[in-house]
Amino acid sequence: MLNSIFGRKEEEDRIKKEGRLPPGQSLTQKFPVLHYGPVPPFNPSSWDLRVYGEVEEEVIWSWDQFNELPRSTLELDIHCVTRWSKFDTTWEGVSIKTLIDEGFIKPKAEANYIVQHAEYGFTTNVPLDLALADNFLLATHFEGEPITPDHGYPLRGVVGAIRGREDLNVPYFWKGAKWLRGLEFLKEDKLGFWEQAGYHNDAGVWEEQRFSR
Ligand SMILES: Nc1nc2c(c(=O)[nH]1)N[C@H]1C(S)=C(S)[C@@H](COP(=O)(O)O)O[C@H]1N2
Ligand SMILES: [Mo]
Repeated sequence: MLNSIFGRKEEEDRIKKEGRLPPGQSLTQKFPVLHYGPVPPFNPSSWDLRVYGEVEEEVIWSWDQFNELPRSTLELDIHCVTRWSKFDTTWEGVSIKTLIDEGFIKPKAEANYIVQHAEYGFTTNVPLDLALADNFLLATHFEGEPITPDHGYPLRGVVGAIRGREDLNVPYFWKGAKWLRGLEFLKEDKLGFWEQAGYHNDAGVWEEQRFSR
C-alpha cells in the first residue's frame, strides 16, 4: 500500500496539497484507539439494535436480522478531535438514509435529531440531516474485514469527509458511536457524552469546533 511505501510526512504533504488536511490536524498511518471505558463483549444471540423515539413504529433488529438489511460502502477521511486524521478509509455497513428510503425506518415529521446509544451508556448526538448525509454510515466492516473489538465490533457509526464533496458537513470522528445498540429519534437536541463534557456540539472539522468554551 501507498502508506507503507511513503513516509508519514510525504503522505501528509500530498494530502495537504490536495486540500484535505483540516486545520490543526496531522496525518497518521496508524489507527489510534480512543474511547472512554472498557471494550464490551459481543454476544450475537442477545445483541440487538433498537430504533425508537420519534418514529412511526419502533424497530428492534437481532444480529441476524440486521445482517439482512441493504448494505453500502463508503470511503472516508476521518478526523479525531485529538488531532489525528486518517485518509482513504473504507467502511461497509448500513446507511440510515437507505433504511428510511426503503421503509425500514419511518421517522415522524417532527424528528430533527438522532442520538446514537452505545454499550455502557455512551451516547453522541447529531442533527438528523447529518445522519442522513452521504458521509455517515452504520459500519460493520473496515477495509473489508469485520471491525475489530477495540474499534467498535460489531457495529459503529462512522462519519468523515468524502474526497471532492466539499458540500458536506464534516464533524470530528467522535460523532460516530462504537458498539452501537440504539438509534433514538428526537424533536429536540440532547447532548451526548463528549458533548456534555465540554466538546463542541456541532464539532465541525473545517471550522475547528473542538470545544464549546
Ligand atoms: N462507545 C463509544 N464510542 C466512541 C467513543 C467512546 O468513548 N465510546 N469515543 C469516540 C471518539 S472520541 C473517537 S475519536 C472515536 C475513535 O474511534 P477509534 O477508536 O476507532 O479510532 O470513537 C468515538 N466513539
Ligand atoms: Mo475523539
